[in-house]
Amino acid sequence: MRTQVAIIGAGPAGLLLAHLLTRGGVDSVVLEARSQEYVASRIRAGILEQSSVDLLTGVGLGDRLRSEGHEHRGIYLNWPGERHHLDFVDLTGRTVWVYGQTEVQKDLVAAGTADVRYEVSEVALHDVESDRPYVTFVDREGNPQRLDAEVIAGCDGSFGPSRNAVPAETFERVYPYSWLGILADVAPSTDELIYAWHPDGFALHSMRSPTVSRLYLQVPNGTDPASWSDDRIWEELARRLGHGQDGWKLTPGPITDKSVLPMRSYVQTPMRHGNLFLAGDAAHIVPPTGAKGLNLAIADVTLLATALVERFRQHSTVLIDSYSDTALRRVWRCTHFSWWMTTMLHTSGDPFDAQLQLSQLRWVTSSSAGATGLAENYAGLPIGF
Ligand code: RFL
Ligand code: PHB
Repeated sequence: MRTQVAIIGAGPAGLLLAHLLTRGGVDSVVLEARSQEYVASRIRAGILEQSSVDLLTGVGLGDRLRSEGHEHRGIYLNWPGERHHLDFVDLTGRTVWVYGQTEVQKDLVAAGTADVRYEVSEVALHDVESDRPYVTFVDREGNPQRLDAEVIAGCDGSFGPSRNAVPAETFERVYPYSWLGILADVAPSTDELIYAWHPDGFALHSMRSPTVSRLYLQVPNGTDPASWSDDRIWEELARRLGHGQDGWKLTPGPITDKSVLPMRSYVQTPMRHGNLFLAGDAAHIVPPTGAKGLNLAIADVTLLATALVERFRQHSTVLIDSYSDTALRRVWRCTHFSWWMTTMLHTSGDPFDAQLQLSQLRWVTSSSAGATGLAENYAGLPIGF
């Protein structure tokens, strides 16, 4: 089998890259370890930045997003006794959208622009430094296969084989806490997301639709989700999110999913080795506090697709040669922002840290310079920043 770009991984990065390449007249084949149903139902990110929405809309993927997604002007920051709204529109002229990663994934599949081979195994990359790299794998029927390409795009997340094929410098921070996340069949108790600092730990009230809420609690690493009963989760969320404060109430409902998410920051540089290019979680991981993971994946593949179309159609390597450096500027900005949001909002048990966090929250909510800095990063810098 032969193609121009072999893409490993059919998450949002891999499928969007295939979509953009098809639109640019470049052929690709996507190899995915899991089934189409499994990939489409993984519950993950929920917030799209303005630039992600603009990009998806501009490439024919915005119809359902604009009819079923929900545009938010900003977020609330809460700590005991205080709730403040940051209005991103007033501060930066930009908004964010609530639209689940599962929905983005469905829209990409429905577009039908990617040639995806699902349920492949033993994916291995070969000769990535040469002009004739190739990938070997075993197809769903159990037959060994070889995919010859001119370029390989590693979009296989943090556990795939691509990142190990790049001799790289790695930067990592593991946080001493995790998130217990729930999905619940209940209308959100808030119009926009609430990020809450609390001496007993961070909490977040997010949502997926007018009838489905998504909420998170800071828990110790290694927590077993089964050790948290539904009642205990709702009680803790209510306390940390400020139930009763100025008459606000958290309405509980049936929990349909419960999981624990460890948190880390990770960056691998460079994002290229020969004719292998990394994009999305294959190259970097951010803790979810800044809602950046999915948006960074979208930004990476937007740059990479433009560069690959230029390489194949105009036979110029200018953009492809600058891809890693250009992508890493945004990666490091989002890595800093996600680390900053995480360390401002999660409690460590140290009273000195707690006072610094509260001071920073007061500054961010009372100074227009502080508020604008948060808003600019949260609502997202333009792609190409
Ligand atoms: P993905 O979505 O992980 O997709 C990678 C794809 O590669 C496939 N794969 C392989 N295919 C072939 N051969 C192999 N050997 C392979 N190994 C792996 C995988 O099956 C998968 O389909 O990466 P991508 O496309 O870069 O997209 C990035 C986003 O998914 C990610 O940044 C966010 O979802 C991060 N994230 C969250 N971000 C948020 O902003 N809010 C969240 O609530 C949130 N929850 C999450 C998350 C990431 C999670 N992971 C990766 C563990 C929850 C989880 C569980
Ligand atoms: C989510 O809705 O899953 C979500 C929203 C904002 C975050 C993280 C996760 O910062």
